[in-house]
Amino acid sequence: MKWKRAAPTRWELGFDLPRDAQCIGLGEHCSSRLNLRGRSWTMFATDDPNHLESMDAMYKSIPFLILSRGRKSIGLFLDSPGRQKWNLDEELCERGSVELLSRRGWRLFILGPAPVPKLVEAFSELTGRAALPPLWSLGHQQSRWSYPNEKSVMKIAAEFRRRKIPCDTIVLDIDYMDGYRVFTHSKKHFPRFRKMIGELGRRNFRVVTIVDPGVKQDPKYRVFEEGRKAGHFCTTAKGRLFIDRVWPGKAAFPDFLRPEVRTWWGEKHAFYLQNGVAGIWNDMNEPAMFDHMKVLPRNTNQLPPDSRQLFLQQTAEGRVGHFEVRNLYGFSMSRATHEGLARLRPNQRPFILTRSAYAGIQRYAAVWLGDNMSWFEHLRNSVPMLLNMSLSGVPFCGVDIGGFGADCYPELLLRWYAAGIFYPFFRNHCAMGWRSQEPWAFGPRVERHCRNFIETRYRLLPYIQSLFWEHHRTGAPLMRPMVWHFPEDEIAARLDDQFFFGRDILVAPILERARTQRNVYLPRGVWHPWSGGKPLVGGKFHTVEIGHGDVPAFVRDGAILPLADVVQSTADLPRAPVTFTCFGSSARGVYFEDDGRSFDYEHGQYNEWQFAYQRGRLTARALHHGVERSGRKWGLARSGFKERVRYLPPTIFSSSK
Ligand code: MIG
Repeated sequence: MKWKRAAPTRWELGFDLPRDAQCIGLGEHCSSRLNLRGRSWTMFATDDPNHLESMDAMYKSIPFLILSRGRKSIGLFLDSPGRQKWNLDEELCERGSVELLSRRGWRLFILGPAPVPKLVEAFSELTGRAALPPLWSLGHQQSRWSYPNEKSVMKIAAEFRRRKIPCDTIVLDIDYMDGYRVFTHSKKHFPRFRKMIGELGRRNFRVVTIVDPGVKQDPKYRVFEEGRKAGHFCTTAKGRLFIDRVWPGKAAFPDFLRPEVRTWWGEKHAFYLQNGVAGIWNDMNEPAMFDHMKVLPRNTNQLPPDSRQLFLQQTAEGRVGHFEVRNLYGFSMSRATHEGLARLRPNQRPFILTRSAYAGIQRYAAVWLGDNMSWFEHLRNSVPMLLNMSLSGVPFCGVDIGGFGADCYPELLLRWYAAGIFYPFFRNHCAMGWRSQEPWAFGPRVERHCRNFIETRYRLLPYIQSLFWEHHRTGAPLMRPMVWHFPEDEIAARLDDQFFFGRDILVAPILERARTQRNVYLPRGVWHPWSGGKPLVGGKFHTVEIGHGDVPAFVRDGAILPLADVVQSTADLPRAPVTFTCFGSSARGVYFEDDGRSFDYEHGQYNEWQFAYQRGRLTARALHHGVERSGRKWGLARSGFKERVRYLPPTIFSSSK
């Protein structure tokens, strides 16, 4: 590793990139491949809605790259919130380099050599891990820009219950506000805001509201006046309030780098909590601005003077130009929100979703990858992009199911749900002006399949909770590339259209239109198709049929999956029977349970069980026993399959309430 200060505001770092090293991780980049090698990638928070192959900077910046080479992989973490451009051997000469635009210092962490899981473990020790999310946030979330009024929201909620399609959350996009003023609601379109949320609550729906950073410049608006008087907004080098246009028109932008601003912003969320809102969605926090869609030309290789960096921000070392720290804006906003909710609602797990982020965001928020389109291409991209996000320390991630822009259509929605039930963050969202894409939008046949997929997600929730628990302890993400579990398998290492969801489920979705078959590489071992049928022997490719209603997954022989009975919302999950499903003649599995709401698990209030299945018997051993079990009975299992390739009808051991 070599570095130099090439100009007063430019650092250059260079490193060898051995021919056999794949470049994975590095946060968020628009790519149909997991391996980011052969291109350069800019990290500078940008709201670019054109997710095309030629795009570069996106919303998030996570400068952690893994040079993946089996057991001898290396991790590089260049800690600086300035603009970074990583050239991953664009010139094909086995060299990588980073150009960092900053006057300030930076830190480089080199991890390894070690297998990929070890690197992610170490990186997540440096930058932090996600706490357990509230259970409700792992259920199905339905969103739309925008459900325009109370009536439409109540209608959507009623449809879910009437059609028995599980759902936990309705998301309110910007139109719930009064003229796009954050911390308000529209008296015209949502006159009974609190009542409405209460009514939804009685039907087991939670409400998430969007909160953007831009505060409308309006002397009659309390939040603006408060912020202005207290000096909480960013100011120009000349000391004037910085104003740009966003949804509310002219707006000011809080300087979230300052602790007192974060405290103020956090406290403002009392408005939402008093109205019964359960979680907060931070959007536009790059920050996106209508008058400055692109804030720095791509080919600039020096920072402009502070006076031409839009505004200044306060750091521990004094005021600096915004561009020096831009990549921390969204991170700090979500931090303020998270800390605010944690203070206002002690011992309740906050749920925050953010678009912009920096390394370590997992401590404060889940992420989605912004404005994708209703294209199969973007369904395809979601797999490598979410895997790279996962490797970058962020386990709780997803993309808009059905696609955000453009009209979704039946086949795309089906295939997107089939893959999406394995996104840790599971939300259907659609932009203004495009065709509705709720699970029932395309008629009864599509609805039936979507219901089946969403039900499968709900059945998987105990497994998903166990995976978040695993992340909390080891940093392991839920979505894992093939190399995670098979570091020695060179074929597996090259695949990015299939992935592991936890250790025991291999997901191989259909990612193209007009296909009902695909090739799946099953690594060594025996694999049980989710939709039944003969177990398949691994170590080779299989051509498999995946019908429109099939869950595109394979379970590892030797696994025990805890699967819940279907519920319509996670509010009913604690009472739902769990069936421990054993795959193979001898199997193991773990099961984690706690209240799904509080931080009491940090004080030992949880149970963790290890299950073993052998010679027809299931045994459970408590690895940790911290709470009394409430109501639910289990301890019983079903053996799906036995012996290598021989298919046997399932043996039901029992499963009851
Ligand atoms: O300029 O709030 O990515 O999910 O629906 C668009 C409206 C602003 C962008 C987000 C999208 C959201 C939309 N927002």
